[in-house]
Amino acid sequence: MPKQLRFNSATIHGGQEPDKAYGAVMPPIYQTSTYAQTTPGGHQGYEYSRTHNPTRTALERSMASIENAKYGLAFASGMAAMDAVLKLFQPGDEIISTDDLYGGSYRLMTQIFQKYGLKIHFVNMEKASTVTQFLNDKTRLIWIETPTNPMMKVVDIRAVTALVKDHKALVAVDNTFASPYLQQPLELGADIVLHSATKYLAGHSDTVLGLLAVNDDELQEQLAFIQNSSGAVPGPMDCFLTLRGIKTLHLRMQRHCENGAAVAIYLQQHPKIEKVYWPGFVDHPNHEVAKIQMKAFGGMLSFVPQGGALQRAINIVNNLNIFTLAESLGGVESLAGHPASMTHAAIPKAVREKNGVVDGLIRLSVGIEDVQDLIEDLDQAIGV
Ligand code: P1T
Repeated sequence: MPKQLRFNSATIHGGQEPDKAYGAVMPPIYQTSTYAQTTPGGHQGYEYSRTHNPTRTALERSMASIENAKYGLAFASGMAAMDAVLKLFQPGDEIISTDDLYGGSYRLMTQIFQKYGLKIHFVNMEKASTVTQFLNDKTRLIWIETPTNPMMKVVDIRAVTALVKDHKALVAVDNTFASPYLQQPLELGADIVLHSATKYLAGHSDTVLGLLAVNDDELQEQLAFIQNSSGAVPGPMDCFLTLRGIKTLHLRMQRHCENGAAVAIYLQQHPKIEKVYWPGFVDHPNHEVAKIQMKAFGGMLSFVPQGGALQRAINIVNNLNIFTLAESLGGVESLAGHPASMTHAAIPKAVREKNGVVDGLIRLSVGIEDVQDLIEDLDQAIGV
């Protein structure tokens, strides 16, 4: 197998080889907690499944391959992966994070890690230079979500990494909304990539899992130490499902992007819709950055109906038939969410609203169904 596969081959073959025992083409689900040793220390590289498991290794190698990274690390969830990253730091260290981000990420930083002495600045990074106002000799991490959840803000990863290159700070990018099909942050200078693999990577709304990708040997060692010590690892079945999902990532993403664009344009032209947030519009504040940094604009978008009232948004999501009202995103089926009461309820109302997450905001994860059915579903729900 050539070392450097193109993306659409890496999703299928990257880091994979037929299983050594019987040549199984898919990595077997090694449903075992432990491994026989012939004598103390006499094992075949696997001692205990919190530390390593062959199905997990296959997934970690796949992750590394599709993010063009040296290493992948798998965790029990996207939040567990973020938790491991934040455990790299000491009390007194400072983090600069995008202001708009997944509510659970905000909660982890403010309600767990602030308690252990990390200081977090939430900053609008649409203008990369804003980061410099918060940089100091205690800054250890820049946390970038791009596109952001749910306001679809875009951050120029290359510009931010250039700004911090003379500081002792790492740059981590939560690449969940884009997926590696659209955007590869390590290539743009980031040190760590995070995925809630629960979303596009697994792609079928049937598993919860987190992944990290890194290039630096020492960083990998530190993260693997935390992974093993804290123990928030995924089981082999979830690793298998994620591996299976990744094999069709490129095909699914193509359709997510096509359908996302069609739905965004439909909503933008609708007289009863006030505002649509999607990086593919030429008047999106960082459309030009998105055009360079991303291969296409993805299947996520948010919108506010005319008047922006809470009840109006609730009526729309309640009337949808094909879009399912649910948390999460990135699966083959279309989902609608109400961030203020669902995914971003952990963020205080004033903070939320400052970022644009108003009570009338609806978020869509546009799936890979026939787009005409999706548009007709929205049409009838908005028309009610
Ligand atoms: O759910 P989990 O696998 O732990 O991933 C957390 C996470 C991390 N980063 C981003 C950008 C996310 O969107 C999420 C999870 N988000 C949802 C469940 C949601 O509906 O927005």
